[in-house]
Amino acid sequence: MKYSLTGGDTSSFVIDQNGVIKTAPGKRFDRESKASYSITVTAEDSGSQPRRNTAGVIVTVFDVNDNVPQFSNNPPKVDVKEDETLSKRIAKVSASDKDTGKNVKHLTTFLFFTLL
Ligand SMILES: [Ca+2]
Ligand SMILES: [Ca+2]
Repeated sequence: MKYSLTGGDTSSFVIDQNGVIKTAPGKRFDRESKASYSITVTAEDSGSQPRRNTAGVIVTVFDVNDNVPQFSNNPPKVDVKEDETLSKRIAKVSASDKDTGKNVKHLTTFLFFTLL
């Protein structure tokens, strides 16, 4: 049986003659840029008049935690009176993350002014 990649993202994968699909040498995957790939695999028999069939393969890129949380805006400039009361709420910041699942944490943090 002869296998080949005949459609889709053929530059990202290779297939050997056992039908094993591998990532192409040097190919790097980044879920945040492209989360899934589709390829068309063709199998061709070795008959005197070869016959072939095709199948579609969907490859999903799993996420790794390769992005740090990003603040949605610059940290606010906050003024605090020197005699402010204990644990007064003075600012709110938030951050998001390009990763997914457990690798992302939408952060909302309240800053408190604490008398030392
Ligand atoms: Ca992350
Ligand atoms: Ca990621």
